[in-house]
Order: sequence, then C-alpha cells, then structure tokens
Amino acid sequence: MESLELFLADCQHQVDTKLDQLLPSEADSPARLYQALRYSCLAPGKRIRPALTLATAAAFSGTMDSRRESECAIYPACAIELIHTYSLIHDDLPAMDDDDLRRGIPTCHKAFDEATAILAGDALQSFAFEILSQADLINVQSRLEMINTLAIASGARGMVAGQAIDLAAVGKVLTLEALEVMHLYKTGALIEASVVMGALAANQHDPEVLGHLRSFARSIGLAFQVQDDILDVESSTETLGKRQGSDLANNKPTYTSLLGLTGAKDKRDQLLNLATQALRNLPNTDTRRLQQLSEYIISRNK
Ligand code: GRG
Repeated sequence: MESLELFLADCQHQVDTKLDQLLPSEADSPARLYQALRYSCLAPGKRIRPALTLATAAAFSGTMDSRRESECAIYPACAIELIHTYSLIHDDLPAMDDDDLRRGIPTCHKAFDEATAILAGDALQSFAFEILSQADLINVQSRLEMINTLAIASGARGMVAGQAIDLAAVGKVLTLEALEVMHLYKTGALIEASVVMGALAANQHDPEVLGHLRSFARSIGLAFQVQDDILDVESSTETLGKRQGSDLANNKPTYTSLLGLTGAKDKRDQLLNLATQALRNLPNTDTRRLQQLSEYIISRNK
C-alpha cells in the first residue's frame, strides 16, 4: 500500500482535476460568479472529506475492480467537497464568523463581495446534487441513497442545524454533552456522509456495515473538532498568533475551554480508540487506509 502522504496527494489531485472539469464553464455562468466558484473550490483545502470517501470505497474494492470503484467514488467525493466549500464561504460571511482569510487567501466575500459570496455558496450547494444525480457510472439506487444521505447531512437535520446551535451558543457556557451534539451536527454530519457515500459508491448497502461505518465516522468527526480546538490553543501560544477565524478568537465554547488542553488531548485519543473499535467490527474489509486517515486527523497540524 502506498504511503498516506502519497494517497492524500493523489486524492487532492483527483478532486482538483475533476472539480476543474465539472465546474460550470465561463460560457455557462456570469463572469463574476464563475470566478468566485473557481476561486473558492480550487483553493488549497486539505480534501479530508473526499479522501474519506475514496478510502471507504477502496476498503470494499475486493468486490469491485479498483479503477471502476475510484471512478465511481470521485463523484460523491467532489459533491461533499462542494458542500463543504459552500459551508466555509457562508460561515466566513460578516453575518456569521466574519473572517478575512480562508485557506491562506482572502475569503470569498473579501476577494469578491458579499452578494457574490452568498450566490457562490448557493450555487455550490445545488451543484453538489446535480453532480450526484448525473453520475451515471453509479447505479440508480446508490445514487439516490447518496443524494438522500448528503441532503440530510447538510440540511436542517445536519450541518445547518449545527451552525444554528453554534451561533446561538456564542458567549455561553455549554456542557460537554451540548458541545458534542453541536459538533456531531456541524462538522460530524458531513464527515459521516463522506464515509457512507464512499460505501455506497462501492455498492455496499448492508445496514449493519453502514452502521459500523457511521459509528466510526461519528468518532473521527468529533476527534477532528477536538483537534481543531487543540490547534487553536497551541497556535495562539506560538509566535504566529491565533488561527484565523478560530472559535477561541470568536468567544465560542470549545473542548479545550471545557476540558483543558490535556483533557482535550485525552478525549481526542479516546475518540480515536472508539473509531478503531468500530473499524474492527467490519469483517472482510481492508480498513487500513481508514485507520491511517483517523490517525492523520488527530495528529494534523493545520
Ligand atoms: C454556514 C450552513 C453553514 C455551515 C457552516 C462546517 C461549518 C458549518 C463551518 C466551518 C467553520 C469551522 C472553521 C469549523 C471548524 C472545523 C472545520 C470544519 C474546519 C474546516 O475544515 P477543514 O480543516 O478545511 O477540512 P479545509 O480548508 O482543509 O477544507
């Protein structure tokens, strides 16, 4: 098996190439919108969610030829990245977190204007579902289930609910349980959908298997957020100063504010153990890449 570094670089390349091909052409959309869509989508994100989709599909590749499985999985991988990018554009707006920088470059509303940023986010959201509905390499049942999975995960019972809970919590003290619920929706739901859609791309519909994958994804989704909070604290004590748009800087409740830095690290490691246990419940599945990705998520430094 190639190294995780190579796998992540390959995922980034595959996603960037496919998004470049799929995004509306200059002739199809107004110039400013076209530029904003490409500006935000092709900015250097880590592509963690697409990597989870591609790695999950590959874990079931024993049942399919591996080239075909990755040809199928690239569509949900791009769809999830489009929803993620839309969420970042909207999250950065003055009405929400009001951030100036994203992925090391000016946020969409700073580089363009607020109205264009709102429209770019709206367009990316619809575009994710357009891509899934048209991915005719994937059978109709899997495609429909992917659309359903992504719609639930990104909407008022998923990411948007999490964002609403988060906005209502600014300046308040939350219990650990309430913080967990918020993150399960806000960042966890899309991470869960990334994994489930990877399995669906490999034509895996067994409810028991999908249940174990969901448990795995929920643990790494929370671990992702705990690590994000740890990075906020660690970067705020370094000479470079606070991370742009950090929850710490925005006076939002965090794992480190509730548990302290050491407690947050323990929590993160416990979540990794839970994720590992969930993967062990999947017989006849090569989960090594998913395990590596979990370890990367909790040890990443950006
Ligand atoms: C506006 C509807 C709506 C939802 C926004 C996910 C979200 C909900 C906002 C993101 C705010 C944020 C910075 C949360 C912290 C965790 C997180 C999702 C970080 C960004 O994800 P990465 O690290 O980013 O995967 P890249 O740039 O690598 O894709």
